[in-house]
Amino acid sequence: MTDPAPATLAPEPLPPETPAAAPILLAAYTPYPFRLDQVSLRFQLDPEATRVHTRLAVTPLTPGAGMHLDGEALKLIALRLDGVALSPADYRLTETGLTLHAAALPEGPFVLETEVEIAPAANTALEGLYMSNGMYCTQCEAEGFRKITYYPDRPDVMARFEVRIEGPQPVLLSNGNPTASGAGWAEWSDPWPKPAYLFALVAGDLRAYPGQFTTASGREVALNIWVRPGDEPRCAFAMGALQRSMAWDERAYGREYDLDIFNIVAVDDFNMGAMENKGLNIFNSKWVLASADTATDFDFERIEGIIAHEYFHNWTGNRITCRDWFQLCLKEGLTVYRDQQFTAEMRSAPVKRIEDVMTLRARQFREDQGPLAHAVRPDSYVEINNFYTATVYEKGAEIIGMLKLLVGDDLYRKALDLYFERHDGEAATIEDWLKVFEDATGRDLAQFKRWYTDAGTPRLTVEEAYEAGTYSLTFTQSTPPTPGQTEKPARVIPIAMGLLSPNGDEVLPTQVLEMTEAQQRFDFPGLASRPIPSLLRGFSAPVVLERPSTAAERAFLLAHDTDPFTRWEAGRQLARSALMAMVGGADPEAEHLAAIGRLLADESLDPAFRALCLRLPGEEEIAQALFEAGQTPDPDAIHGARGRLLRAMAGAHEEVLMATYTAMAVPGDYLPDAASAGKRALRLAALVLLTRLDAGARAQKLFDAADNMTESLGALACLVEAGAAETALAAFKNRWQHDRLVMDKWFTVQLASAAPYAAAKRAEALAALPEFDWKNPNRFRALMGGLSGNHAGFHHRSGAGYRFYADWLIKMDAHNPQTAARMSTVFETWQRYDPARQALAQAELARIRAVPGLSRDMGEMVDRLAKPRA
Ligand code: B3K
Ligand code: ZN
Repeated sequence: MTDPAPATLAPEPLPPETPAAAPILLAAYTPYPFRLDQVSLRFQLDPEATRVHTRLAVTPLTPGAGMHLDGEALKLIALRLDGVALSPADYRLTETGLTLHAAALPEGPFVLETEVEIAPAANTALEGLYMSNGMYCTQCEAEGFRKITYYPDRPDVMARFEVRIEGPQPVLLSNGNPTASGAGWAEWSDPWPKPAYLFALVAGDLRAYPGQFTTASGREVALNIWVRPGDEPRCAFAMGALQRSMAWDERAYGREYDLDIFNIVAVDDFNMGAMENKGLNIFNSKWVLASADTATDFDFERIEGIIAHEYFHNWTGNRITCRDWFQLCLKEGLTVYRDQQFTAEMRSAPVKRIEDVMTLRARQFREDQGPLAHAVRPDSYVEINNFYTATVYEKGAEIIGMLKLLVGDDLYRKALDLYFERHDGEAATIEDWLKVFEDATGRDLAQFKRWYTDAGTPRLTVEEAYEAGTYSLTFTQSTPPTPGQTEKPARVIPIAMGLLSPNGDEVLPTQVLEMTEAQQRFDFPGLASRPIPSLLRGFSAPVVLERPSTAAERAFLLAHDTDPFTRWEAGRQLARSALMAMVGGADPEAEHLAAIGRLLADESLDPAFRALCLRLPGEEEIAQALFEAGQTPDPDAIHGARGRLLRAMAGAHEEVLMATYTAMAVPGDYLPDAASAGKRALRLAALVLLTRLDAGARAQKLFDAADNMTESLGALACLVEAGAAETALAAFKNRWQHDRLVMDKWFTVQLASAAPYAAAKRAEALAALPEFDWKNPNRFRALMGGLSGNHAGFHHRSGAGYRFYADWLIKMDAHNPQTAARMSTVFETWQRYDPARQALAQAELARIRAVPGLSRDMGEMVDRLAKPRA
């Protein structure tokens, strides 16, 4: 690590910056002028010098066009056209590719052969072909294939691949079906045309955890989860999740699997969660391996969801892919939506919806609020890897949910059937997607399309009136400007709502209002008394609803609303406004404390739901809400207020919390099912409060006795919060030091709850440990994420949090730009805070920007981050 720089407001003069790279524009799209009829690849594996032989059968589509092949960091060994070596006059070779001049190309079909050399062991960016623990693996999305061979590395070029792998590794895997193998080689053939980003290769000493699935039409599919020797016992849950996903996609969408084999490989060094390569999904081992003693309930739920997500891509992403990377939400939004539906069915639908909305607000609303705001379908980018964002994924999924709500379940299914029928084997666009819905439903979706093209979170304000038995709601929508977009015309907003009578009965069951104007009134006649509205049920649109309300009305909705989402939301708002007032010095809100008491005592409610209601909004959420309300959030004041409220809640309900804590103990062996997980969640939510009263005594007992990671880690987090964790942290480390995934949790937990003034110091101390293998993205994210998850610690007025982060982003960028750029989003909120903090954050951004040789990834991020709010 570099020496910490002094926290001066004006950065010192710096060396010349790396110039900003030119953006790619959606408007500049042109089709590729060649078709690839067949692709044959032959790999001769070697850590320092892997040879890749590529044979492309090509048909020209546009007379007179030259042929551009992308290629980066490749050593060109041979280049032949129809068997004849090309001369340097026939092509141009640059840092980014190979262009064959039109004059060198025949008019009709031809065969192009290349041979290149690459060095997987030196590939620290983990993109292309690289090595992890001695095993070869690939990551090609978005543009990694060009680091493997010269190729038109763009998603609209789809081709059939045949692959031959030669190497001494016992397991040699690629996409499609295995066709032949012998000692030291294996051949694979993928019958389905695919873009290069779905290519995958794995070679290593791996063990299979096998499974099997019979499709609805009777096709037998062999399933395997490939892991390092010794990890097989941790695969059972993921295998079950895969089988459930396959069955669900048949049932819910009529989609069957289409190969004889489906392989999943767990990899320790991976830039993201997982990747949907055709027939060969590659996973971060964190999202595959699970056992009761090493994985938490949250991990189990995520593993099931991610296995499903990658599997569902087989149809939404692979069989139908994206024309260009601007259309990324076409596959990601839809696939996230599908995995959310799946999890809702496998576990609890209300709980899943609430969790998804919390994630959306924490990540996507936050993104929309800052300098990185962009449309779900952006129209320009510098580095596409920077656009795998909450907006593309989570808001992309919300858009699908809104479409479904507007057209209804039956027409949604009809539109999806048409989508699969019409676009199978194609690279499609958002226009294609919307056209399918228009054709299937007869609706005009021109206005709806704004959800894809316009950035920003719409605000919805409401005015109410009640006169002569008619209640009316007048909604006004407006969307704040975002970078590059100042005008935001009105959107279609589906508002699901219901009405309750003052005695708690539902007088109007859920209906969906379709708002299309900037301001619109809806009347509800025939009511005997003024009703209490329940608005945005199920969170029917990703908007901020601003409706002034009283604590009493919120408590009423928390007690009586029939929609679980709005019910939870009422409780959340109650807690949020209580906290916001406390930041300004107010006392705890009596109405809120009383409502918590009623909720705790209500045993008719699902424990998971009660846990969600009991958990206070995080400090980051309060900062976001204060900024939204036009105030400057003070991290220390927020931290203090939250602590006081937790104590007040605990003090007011100690007895029932103790009873809940005891009652929610789950007897018998650990099972990761939703019901047991819900009980543990409630138990831990009670423990968080009780820890405020007993200084960690109960948490220590649980930590000592826990037989599962959920409770062990939950108790440890409480101990850290109480400042009483040193013994437990040492014991935890002692027990788990051999286990990478568990040790990641050890790094995170002690930072996430560390005292604000100590967080950055603690991070520095942890970063100095030999266990801090920073080149491993999981370990890097564990430490950095732990610090940034500590709101008051990261934003500490000393600037130590910002400085620590910037130091490490600079260091990581030189090694692995994708992971560094991803983590830089921690700075996206700097404009919320006071001028002194702003200056500190800006100075760090400027320091990063000035690093010579900064990656394109990080350069784009820092340029966008540094821009003042639109
Ligand atoms: N499609 C991949 C993400 C690729 C990210 C590239 N930077 C995983 C997924 O969304 O399923
Ligand atoms: Zn995806």
